[in-house]
Amino acid sequence: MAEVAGGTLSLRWIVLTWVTIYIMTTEAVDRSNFKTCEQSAFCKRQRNVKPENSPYRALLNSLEVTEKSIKLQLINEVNKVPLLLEVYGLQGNMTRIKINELNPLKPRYEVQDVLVQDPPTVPLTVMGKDEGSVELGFGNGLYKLIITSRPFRMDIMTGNELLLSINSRGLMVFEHLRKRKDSYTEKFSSTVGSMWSKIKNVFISEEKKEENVQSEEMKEATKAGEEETAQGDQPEGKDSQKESEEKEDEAGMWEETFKTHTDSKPSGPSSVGLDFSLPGFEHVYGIPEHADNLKLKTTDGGDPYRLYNLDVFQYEIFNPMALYGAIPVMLAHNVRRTLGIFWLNAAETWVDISSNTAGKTLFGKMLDYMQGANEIPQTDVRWISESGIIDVFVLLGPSPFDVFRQYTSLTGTQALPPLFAIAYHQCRWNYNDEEDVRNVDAGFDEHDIPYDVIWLDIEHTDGKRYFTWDSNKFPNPKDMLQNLDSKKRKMVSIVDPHIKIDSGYRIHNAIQSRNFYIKTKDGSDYEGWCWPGSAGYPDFTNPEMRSWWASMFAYDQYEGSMDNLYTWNDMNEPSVFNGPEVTMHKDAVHFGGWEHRDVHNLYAFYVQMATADGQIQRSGGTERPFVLARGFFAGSQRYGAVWTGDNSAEWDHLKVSLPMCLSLGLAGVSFCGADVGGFFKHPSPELLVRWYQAGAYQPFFRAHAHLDTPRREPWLFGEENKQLIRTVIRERYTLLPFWYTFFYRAYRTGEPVMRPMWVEFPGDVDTFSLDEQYMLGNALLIRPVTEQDARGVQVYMPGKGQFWYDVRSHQRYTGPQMLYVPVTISTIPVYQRGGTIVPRKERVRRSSSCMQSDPYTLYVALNAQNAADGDLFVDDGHTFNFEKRREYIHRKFTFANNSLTSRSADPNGHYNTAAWIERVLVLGARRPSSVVIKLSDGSESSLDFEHNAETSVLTIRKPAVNVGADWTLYIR
Ligand code: NBV
Repeated sequence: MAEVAGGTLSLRWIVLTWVTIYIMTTEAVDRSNFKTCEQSAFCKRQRNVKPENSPYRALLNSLEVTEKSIKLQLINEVNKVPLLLEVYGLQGNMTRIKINELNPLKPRYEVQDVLVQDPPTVPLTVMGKDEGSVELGFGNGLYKLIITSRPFRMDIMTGNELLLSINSRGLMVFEHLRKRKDSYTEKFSSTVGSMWSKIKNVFISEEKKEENVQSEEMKEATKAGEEETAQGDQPEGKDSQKESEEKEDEAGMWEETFKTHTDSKPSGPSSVGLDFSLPGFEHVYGIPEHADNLKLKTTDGGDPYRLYNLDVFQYEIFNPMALYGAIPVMLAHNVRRTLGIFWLNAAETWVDISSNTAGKTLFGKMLDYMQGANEIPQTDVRWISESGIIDVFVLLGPSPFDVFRQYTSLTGTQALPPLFAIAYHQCRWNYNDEEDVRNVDAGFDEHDIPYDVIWLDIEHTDGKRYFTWDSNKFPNPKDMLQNLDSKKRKMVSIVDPHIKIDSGYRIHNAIQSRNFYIKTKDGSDYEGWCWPGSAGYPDFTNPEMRSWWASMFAYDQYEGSMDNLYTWNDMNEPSVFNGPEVTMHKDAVHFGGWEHRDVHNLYAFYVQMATADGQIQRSGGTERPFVLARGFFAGSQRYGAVWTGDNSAEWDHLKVSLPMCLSLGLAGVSFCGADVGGFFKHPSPELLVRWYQAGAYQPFFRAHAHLDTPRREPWLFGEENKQLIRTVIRERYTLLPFWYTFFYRAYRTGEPVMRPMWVEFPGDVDTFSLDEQYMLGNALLIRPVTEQDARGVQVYMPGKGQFWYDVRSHQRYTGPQMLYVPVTISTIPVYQRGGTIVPRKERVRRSSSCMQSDPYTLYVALNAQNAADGDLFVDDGHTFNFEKRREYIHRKFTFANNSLTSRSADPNGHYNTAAWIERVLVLGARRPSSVVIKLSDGSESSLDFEHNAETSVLTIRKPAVNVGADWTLYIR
């Protein structure tokens, strides 16, 4: 819609936009905008199936063992639709289970581009078989998978221990694709058996028939079914199934209306559902994104957790409603092991959780035990997706770190962020113009507060046309960027995926002419309402579209951009203001003819992928990208950071930011943060200070605020609050070497940077439900104060005989204990775990890049055995040279036998830096008589030191060795 069309029209756009903003700023979440399971036809249908004998049967005679997998046919004994089960043994203690229709009317969607490779398989061996079951072995005989024929179920065991059962509650439902009947009068005049024959004869292509030949047993089963049906001898579950098929139209199988939107469902019902039982597990985690506790709750009597990328305005916390991102991976943990379930499906998904111990108090459980009730605790989960196939990976651990390695071997690890990206970011909607940017930037220098990145929200563009600048407010973007660059600072500009439909906008014209927009069901370009008014949505599922989009980040395409300009992808769920549930119509059509329904949860992933690729390409492949996205899916960790969206300046929102990021970390996404200060509303100074104190210890650290809130730069809240904020931002900068090292480890092994306590203390049940405290890496315990007017907080210090050192006072505590810590507004309870070494840089400058060659201080916290270790990763902080040319240093520091050594943790890496070690602090040390450093050339020199008898801190001055060198410090 061209604005030239007349003043009235532009006025209309402005008014509408402001009305939208107004509505979006004055009300709390309107739950009625979003579906409950009851209101989502497939969820309701699936959930109505109650535990009973499953109608599915595994046809064991169809068993086929190939090099990579075993294949087996399943049949639904009610409708006779044949399915194909494939089981893979995967390297690294995983198994993959795929179930699809043997002969679907048309292909069903299988998720693309999320797995980093075809997962390497290990042979599955048939260990035994009888008429009722088949036993498969994998993982060097460590695991067995037993497939039971009737009813169909699978059990995974190790030794005699049952780890996980599939379809043991009989909740599997695989809705086969079918042809719509114009009139449903003849509906059940024929038997379900002959219905199958019709489908078989009429709709299966010749080609398909050849491909998926029905097994002899299947033919038998079909025949038997026909006879059974004819005799009226219904297998169990048949009545309800038949009933539900009779209710086809009512049940929203072929059309579904929600509020004013009708989903045309051209393919009819296609949902899939499966249940998993986890004996011995009481704790399950993951499936972000929900604003909820870390330990997932049971969903009986309420809605299941929903995974459907949505722009939920003013979201409510502590509930299972869907949010911006969706990662279908769940972890189960008990004192002996950790397991993972990765449900690879990009359609709308719901997850039900129930447990036989839910609601039982500790006393109740004890009573059960004493009375010999002896019921093994068990968690049951049920996954339901609207379309696609069943494709599930069981990650067998057994440790939490094994599960992280397993999951990220499938979907990739966290991209190593450029160093600046883990420093502090200053954002608001909006920094108004170049002068505003200049002043805010100068304010940080004036108040001596470090920061790395200033952000520009949607108002910086020419009428919400991304890749452009408002020429009045930002006439000289390059000058602005150069000014920032002179201080080694960066800028991020927003580039949303909705594109203004305007024939004067070159981006729109290019997308339209290349036919890159998503289509409506009728084949025209899909149009939705978003910030620019009427907007098209580029089809990011199309690889050609993605490479075109990437090319738009070239310096000569994105005018006014420079190499210190990075990108923010907002609204990528995608958000469509006038669409169903504020997103896209499910019957919209993507590349390859797939419905939006099939790929919805993947859209955001692709947007971030294409944007990150664009940044890489503009630098000729040398520079690491930084892209922040709001929507995400499994694998998004490969492309950058995510944040928890539009939170509010409320204490509970601060509180929930911890479990939200912890859950993301468990699901592979380490680079997570929440808007510091809260997006909506205006925080009290106390809340703002506490939020900075918490945010400084979360991976992505950015202050952000809504357009309508008063300004919030750190110096606007009085001298005392400014100092408090300044202190904690500076603390963040001192810890950057530690953060960076753990990001490197996340990149290498998939381990989360910010991790739940139980990940580090997997055998301590008291850590399993902790939301308020967590670990950074293996070394720092963080318990931010998230309560108003707090006078004190409880900190749980786990580990028998484990030392914990207060990082400020260096006072030592011994675990396990629940410590009451009195707090003032300046307190941030942070403890270094005995046995660890934390590298810091203590000369804070105005940005992280300014500190690149600065010296390090090592904090060695001794454990009860007077030992400690830790590592440090160093590279140039911004290029791919660490990968391509192995230009990095990875050091391993070890303290044992009263000496501290520095050795290479990885001899493959080499990097020249001037950075050196300026100080070593040993916490929990006795007074030595001398400290001597010995270098690799054999030379020795004694060092100055100081010992504080009260705190037991030994400070060793100026080892003055290059950070890349080998050396040993002898403390005698
Ligand atoms: O682009 C404006 C905002 C942005 O500041 C925020 O961070 C996003 O989550 N955006 C959402 C759109 C509108 C919010 C009401």
